[in-house]
Amino acid sequence: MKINSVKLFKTIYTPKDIFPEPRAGEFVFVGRSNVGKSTLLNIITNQNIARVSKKPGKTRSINFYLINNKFYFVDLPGYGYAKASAIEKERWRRIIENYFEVRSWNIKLVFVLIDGRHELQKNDQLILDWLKELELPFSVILTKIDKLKMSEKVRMTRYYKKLLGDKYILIPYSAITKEGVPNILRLIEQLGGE
Ligand SMILES: Nc1nc2c(ncn2[C@@H]2O[C@H](COP(=O)(O)OP(=O)(O)O)[C@@H](O)[C@H]2O)c(=O)[nH]1
Ligand SMILES: [Mg+2]
Repeated sequence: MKINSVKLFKTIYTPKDIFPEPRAGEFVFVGRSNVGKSTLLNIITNQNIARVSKKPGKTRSINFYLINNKFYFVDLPGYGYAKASAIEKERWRRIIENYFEVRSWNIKLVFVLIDGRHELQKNDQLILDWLKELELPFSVILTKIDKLKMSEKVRMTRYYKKLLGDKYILIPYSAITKEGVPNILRLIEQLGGE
């Protein structure tokens, strides 16, 4: 798949904001703050569309990027920032839950980004539970895999494969080595993002 054009098409701030017209479906990116979501979006679009920050928890909106004038990449707000207040956490939960409930019919695939250095955290579990409950197709991207020694990489990959079962694809990925990037692009292409 080649991404020829990327446009920030619509930003959603509250559950009252209207989602954009469906077009040819959408691919969703979700994960904890600092997991590497912006970096990944920049790599696969080959553009600096999403801000890469060392300070987590900056994005509080849902961004719809129109790709090739055909389908969307949806960038959901990062979660699990330790210093976020209870109100902020609740706000995050409502924004994301509302999005999945209202919009699931137009979703082709959800990419759940999880830091490959750590075992599953509570908020990741919450997302996986929602997605299963809504019967949404998802794949897990294990990020920052370059930071692991080979033996740790094997162990974490096994751990996540076992946790996910056969139904869901697991993609070990690194922004540094670009491992996993072709697999991600191929999945998008196979599901009709052209
Ligand atoms: N080593 C390594 N660092 C990464 C990788 N992906 C992202 N980072 C770094 O992790 C930090 C957070 O990345 P960012 O994309 O802003 O995360 P976001 O909060 O999920 O959007 C930045 O300093 C990135 O350079 C990766 O695959 N490997
Ligand atoms: Mg980000």
